[in-house]
Parts: sequence; structure tokens; C-alpha cells
Amino acid sequence: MNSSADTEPWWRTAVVYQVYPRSFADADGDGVGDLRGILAHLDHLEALGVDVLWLSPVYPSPQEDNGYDISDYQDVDPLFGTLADLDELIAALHARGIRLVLDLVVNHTSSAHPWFRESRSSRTDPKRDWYWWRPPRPGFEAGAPGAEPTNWRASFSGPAWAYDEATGEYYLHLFAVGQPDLNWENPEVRTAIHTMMRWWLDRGVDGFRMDVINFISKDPALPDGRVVAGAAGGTAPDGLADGTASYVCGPRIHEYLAEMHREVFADRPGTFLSVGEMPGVTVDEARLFTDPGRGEVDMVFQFEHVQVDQGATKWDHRPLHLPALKAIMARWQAGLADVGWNSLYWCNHDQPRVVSRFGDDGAHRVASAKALATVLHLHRGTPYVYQGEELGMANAPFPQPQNLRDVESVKYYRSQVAAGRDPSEVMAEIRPVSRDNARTPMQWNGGPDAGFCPPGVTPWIAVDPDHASVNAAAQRDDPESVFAHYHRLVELRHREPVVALGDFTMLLPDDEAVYAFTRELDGVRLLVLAHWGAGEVKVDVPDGAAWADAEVVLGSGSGQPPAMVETDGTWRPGPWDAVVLRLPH
Ligand code: TEU
Repeated sequence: MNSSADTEPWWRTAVVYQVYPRSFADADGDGVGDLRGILAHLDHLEALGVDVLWLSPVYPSPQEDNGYDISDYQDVDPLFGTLADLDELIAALHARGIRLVLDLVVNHTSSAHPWFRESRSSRTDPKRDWYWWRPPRPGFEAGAPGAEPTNWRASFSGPAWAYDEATGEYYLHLFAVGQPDLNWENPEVRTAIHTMMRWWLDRGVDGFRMDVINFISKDPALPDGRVVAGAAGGTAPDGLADGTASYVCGPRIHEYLAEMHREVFADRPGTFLSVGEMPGVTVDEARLFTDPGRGEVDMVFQFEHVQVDQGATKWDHRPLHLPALKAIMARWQAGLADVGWNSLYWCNHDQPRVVSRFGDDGAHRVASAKALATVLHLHRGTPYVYQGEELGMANAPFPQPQNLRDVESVKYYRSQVAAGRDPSEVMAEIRPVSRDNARTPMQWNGGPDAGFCPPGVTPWIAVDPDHASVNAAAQRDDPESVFAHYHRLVELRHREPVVALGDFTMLLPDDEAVYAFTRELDGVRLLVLAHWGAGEVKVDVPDGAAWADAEVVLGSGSGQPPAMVETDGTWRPGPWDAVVLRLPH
């Protein structure tokens, strides 16, 4: 049995809201969202009731990866505003009781960062060893295909090494060419990062979301990966290999995170949040990372549940098999039940919109958005809401390749078409999964460009045409809206300890249409039932008769009202019905 609320860290009852600043609100009329745009919309966050704002990067950046390529860790890009604007945002949030968590992108910098400029200036520069420099593969001519020091593929297509003619060596970039990986083996690098983090905490920020933080420790031997036929995801294998075995949760990762915790957070009065983004992390590793006794991070973002509908690569999109998703969620709930903590998310700036991905963005958009929200928010862990998710925003159309903006999608398109594939086939692969789906402008109202930017301005990425009906203005005062439902879920977590802290038990693991589980804390039990679809369904709820006269905490669906558990213990829901029941009354 889990302990009760008053001894728990604050973030166990919190809900986090992610803002992707480029796409949230454009106050200065350059077509790109900015800090003053966020300041103008804090009432939205307050109305939703969230506790924390996680702000994606606003630092100076060439914007090759929309700010995840940072050229100065201690300033704000003029595109987004000024440091003074950020100070104002911190104060305005704190005045509303909302904490601010910044994105910490320290696996790599931008190639425009002064550290990298120095590092690349000569082989003997004192900062040479701050990055991963290696000579060409023996027997190959520098710069020739195959001369890369390892055969690793970068996350955004192509080799993970870029040749630098000036010094005749290659540097490692696990992401874009403009994102060289920092060498954490070098203690000077670690000290510089810790100093920078303390500087932000001194300024009033409340913690960090740590970008691909489980990639920072690499096997210094840098061995080749194993080449798998067709690994590029298409008909034209690129001859490259997956190098993740050498850097996902690498040899010194726990040491680095414990050191960071000690150097940055441990002796500081206050209440902070650290969440590590960790692609490829296992439950066992996550237990270690989030065990409070070890002092590493508070929680991690795992990726298994957002890869459940992928084949060999993210472009190989498969229909969801609900029992597979349930098995993943149940395993994470069980694995972090006694030690550690889960973060809960369907959406972020890298994922397609959940109502299109797992729900029904046509006839049942509102009901399916609510059902998906209910399922996620009733798990044990800290839920994350990504801007627009609380409105049920859907994937956008992207009719032509020119409509794409994201470096990952654009590079994939080009590489596949260059390899001779049919462009329309490649576009069909990209549409359902592109990160651009998450990045279309926030839909504030039904007017021109959804109220994202001042009239007459063209947004950096096209607004989804569905904003005429799907927007904040239409939902904020409507008790039946997706927004109102998210607000109720946030409020429920704050009010009802069993939601934040109760034990979790998955029910009906093999059912393909109903997601069901119970939560329990100090004699209070919740039953959560969600119909994942619109077909005809009847399930026998385990111990169902007991729930027939339970209190209805929340209910939503396509019809009115949603189906309840019947006295014989069965549940016959309408399309996307979802209910949360409580015992005792
Ligand atoms: O994402 C890490 C990451 O694993 C992503 O590259 C993810 O695999 C990909 O988006 C799936 O399509 C983080 C950031 O969230 C992302 O926006 C950055 O591009 C990336 O790191 C590099 O900083």
C-alpha cells in the first residue's frame, strides 16, 4: 500500500503543461510564437489548473532543429524575446502558483555554439576534447563514403559523423549535422553544464526537462553497430547501422546524473522537478534513475508506448493493437510501483496528435479525446498535457512536401526520394507520424490563422484548417468541451489522493476494445472503464456487480449519459464512453 499524500513530493500530485514556444502564440507578428505570446495566454493555463509549465527551448539557436540546437545556454533568442521577458514569465507564473521547467539540451550543442567553434578551430585547441572528434576509418580517404569513424546512423537520416575539412577529422552528431554531441567524459564539460544549470535555478526556474539525457554517456571505444538489411525503413538500405547499444544508458550514465543532482540540486533549498527524456530506457533502468534514494532524476519519459504502433522504424506506421498498449502501460505501472515514479504522456512536440493516432478524429473526436485523456490521467504518475491536446487538436493535412517544416521529416523525404522511391508513397508514410503534426499553431479561435498571430501575418507553419471548429474560444466556457474534461481531470488529481498515489491494477488485459483498471488507496477504490472504439461491445467487469451502485466521479461519451456498469456486472458502452467510478460513496 502506498503512503498518503502529505509525505509525498509535490510533483506526485502535479500536472505539467508543455509549451512549444514557436507554435503557441505570436505577439510580435513575425509568424513565430514568442515569450510575450505565452505571457498573453497565462489565463488559459490557469483555467486548466496545471501546476507546471515545461517550456521547450527559447535559447539562441540557428533553429536547425527548432531550438534543440543551442548556441548559447544563458540567453534568449531574439526570435522568442529577451531574458527580461523570460524573467517576467517566471514571475507571472509564480504569481499564479505555476512553476517553470526549462528544456535542458546538453547531449549536444549547436555547431554555432562558441564551445564548438573553438573545438573545431584546431586539433590542439583546449576545447577539442569537449566534443567527439575522430580520424577517418583506416584505409579510407577522408570525406569519402564509408570513411566515417563508425557506421552509426543519425536520428535524422544519414551518417552520425560529419567531416570537417579544416582539421581533417569527423565529429559525432547523433541528431542533425548542426547538433554535435558533447563529450561528457571530459570533466570540464560537466562542470560547465552544472554551472549553467545553477545559474538558471538562481534566476528562479523550478527545474529541467532533460533532452535525450540517457545518451550522454557513450562507450568510448565507439564500436560499429550491426548492419540490418532494410534498416533505413525503405527499399534503399543506406548501409548504416543502429549505434544505440553504444550510447543508450551508457556505462557512466548513472554516475553523471548522480553527480549532476549533487552539484546542482542537492544542497539547494526549494522544490524542483527533473524529468529525463530517455528513448530506449527499460523499466529496470528507469527504477534506478528514479529511485529517490539514488538521487538522479525525479521521473523519466519512456518511449515504449509511443512505439507500439511502429514497425522497424517510426515511418512504418501500424494500426494500434490495444492489448499491446495495455501490456506496456501495465508493465511500467508495476515496475515503478514501489520504487521510482512514472511520467504519463500521449503527446509532445515529437509525437503525432493522440486523437488522430489512437482515437477517432472524425465522428468521435470529442468523445475519443476525452476517453484517451481519462485513461492517461487516471494512471499512477505525473501527467503531461501538450499544448492543444486539451482542445482535442488533431493531425494536420500536409498536402505537399513543401508543407513540411521539421528537419526529421524533410530529411527523410529527401533521402527516400533520392533513393528512387515514389514521392507520394513517401508522403503517405510521413503524414500520420511527422513531428509537424504537433507543431501546427495553437488554435485560440476560429478566426484567421486561429488567432495564433496578428492579422495579415503568415505563420511559419500552416494552421490546421479544422481550427474553425476546434479552438480554445469555443471550448473554454463549454462544460461539454474537451477542455472542460481536461480541467476536471486536473482538478480530480488535486482533490482525490487515490488518483495520484493509489495502487494500479490492470483489468481485461486481452480485451481489444475496452481499457479497464482499478486504483486503490487507504480503502478507497476507483474503477476506470474506457471504450476504445465505436463498435458494439459488452464486457464482464471483474467483480462488476459491486460497481453497479458506485459513485460516478467522471463520465464522458458520444451519447448522454455514458453507460454504467449494470447490476449483473456487465458494461455495454456507447462509442468512446469512459467512466470513473468510486467506492465507497
Ligand atoms: O528527442 C529525442 C528523440 O529521441 C527524438 O529524436 C525522437 O526519437 C524523434 O523525435 C522521433 O521521431 C529530443 C527532442 O524532444 C527532439 O525534439 C529533438 O529533435 C531531439 O531530442 C534532439 O535534440
